[in-house]
Amino acid sequence: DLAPVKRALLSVSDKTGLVQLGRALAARGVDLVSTGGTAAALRDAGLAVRDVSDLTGFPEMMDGRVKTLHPMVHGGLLALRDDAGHLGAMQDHGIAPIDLLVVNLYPFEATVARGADYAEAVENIDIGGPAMIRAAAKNHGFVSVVTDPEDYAALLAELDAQDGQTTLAFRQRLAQTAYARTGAYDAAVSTWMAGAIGVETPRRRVFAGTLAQPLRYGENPHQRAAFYTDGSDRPGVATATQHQGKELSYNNINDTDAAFELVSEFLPTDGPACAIIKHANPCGVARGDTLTQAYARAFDCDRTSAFGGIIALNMKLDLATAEAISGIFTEVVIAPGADDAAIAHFARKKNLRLLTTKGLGNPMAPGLAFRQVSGGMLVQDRDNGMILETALQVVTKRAPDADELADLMFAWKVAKHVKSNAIVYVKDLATVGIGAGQMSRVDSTRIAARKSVDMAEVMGLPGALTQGSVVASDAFFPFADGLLAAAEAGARAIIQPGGSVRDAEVIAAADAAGLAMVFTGQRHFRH
Ligand code: 93A
Repeated sequence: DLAPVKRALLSVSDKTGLVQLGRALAARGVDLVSTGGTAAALRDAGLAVRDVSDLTGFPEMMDGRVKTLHPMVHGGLLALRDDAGHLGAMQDHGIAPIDLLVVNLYPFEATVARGADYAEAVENIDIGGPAMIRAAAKNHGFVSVVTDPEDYAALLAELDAQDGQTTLAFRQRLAQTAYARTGAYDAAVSTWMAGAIGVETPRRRVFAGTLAQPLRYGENPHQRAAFYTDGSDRPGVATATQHQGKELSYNNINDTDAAFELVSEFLPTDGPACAIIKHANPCGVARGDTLTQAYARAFDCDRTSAFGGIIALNMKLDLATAEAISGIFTEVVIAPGADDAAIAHFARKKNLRLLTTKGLGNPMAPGLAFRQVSGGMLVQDRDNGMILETALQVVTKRAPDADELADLMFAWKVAKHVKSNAIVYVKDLATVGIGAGQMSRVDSTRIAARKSVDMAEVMGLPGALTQGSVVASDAFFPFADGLLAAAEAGARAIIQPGGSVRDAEVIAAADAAGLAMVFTGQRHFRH
């Protein structure tokens, strides 16, 4: 099952580690063949390398579109070394075997990501590279194919361990990686193209990811799991730096994402904000004059649930806030940066994971969201809807005052991140009651209010925290009962999409209770 490596073809756009690899291969007696730029880089380093054009007898032509697409290359990659007919064909046509292929592709994804125009994107679709990769991977019985500079070290280690050869198991792993790479590459091309030509529902869609981290288990210990990234550099849990603590779990990653997406709704230019998440739902969100105060106010919404929570901040973590957070057990803290003193403080807390991101997320960024169902996949735009204060429609006799309006907007942003049916009570830019994931809206309204009574008791305050609050509902109230339950809990103003057949009834009930109510015209279901 061993295959000797006598001749290698190298053709790489990303020249990282190329010279070291070329040198190491040459030192092991491997002949090098390369395409133009790769050959030049190797030659510059003083290595002997043969040009592909010398091998094929054709110059690289058509702006490089045709350089390796030739039987001298593909015959050398595809020939079965133990088949008399294949060996005869090689002999007849003077084709020499290629035992190792090192290719990385034109940087299509990066080209598109930096906003290249259509023509430039098209020119960066690599054809010859994937053709060679697929050929070499098919012939993994004899050929090794490396598609990522990160695998160079493993290749050299294998050659050393196997006396200049590779084992079948090693080549199989390389081939599997290679096909994933060409698959991901075409996925990126087709996804880009759907957007570029404006096809909203392409008949076929492919998705690809790169393993970021195998996970110990999934949502539950009997479920296997892994974390894959999609290659975008959007700030968030996938691209964050973890400073300390054990590996994130599946649930940690999911909750950290929810926390960071939510806190990203709150611009740092408007002041500090903090979100605490449990089971993908917020259990407290608040602004404050300082980050420490924002945390304390978020914590006060539901001190019980906040235990073991995940905290997201919209500003650089400072020492005082780190110290405040250390008051109870917290799983993860994610923020767009952290002071050295804060990092040092957390370093002593082994069970806490600190993640820092490069900036906040953009709630209005376009993108797709996927959900698997039995036998298929649901695809939709991510919920990047955002309502401006000026777009609100006042539907009651009483209009909200300025303070109520600020709280209504705050509540609406939080409600977008609460599982439906979502009800969010807010007072002075802090949540004071959150009802999530109930099958009936009136239940969410009552649960949030009841929790706020419990919390007032914990804090030794009379009554409920919802007294004098405002309420957001992620979708319309189908009946007046939910609205009346909110009024009973002490709410004075309501924000909701509107659009129920019973809107008139609901508005009349609001007027009768002296409430101010605004319609957004936009719904934020989240399941
Ligand atoms: O334009 S191509 O699709 N046509 C080819 O025949 C071909 N062969 C290799 N691009 C082709 N390549 C790609 O060129 C490789 O995948 C690699 O990314 C790049 C290396 O070019 P150079 O060695 O000139 O830097």
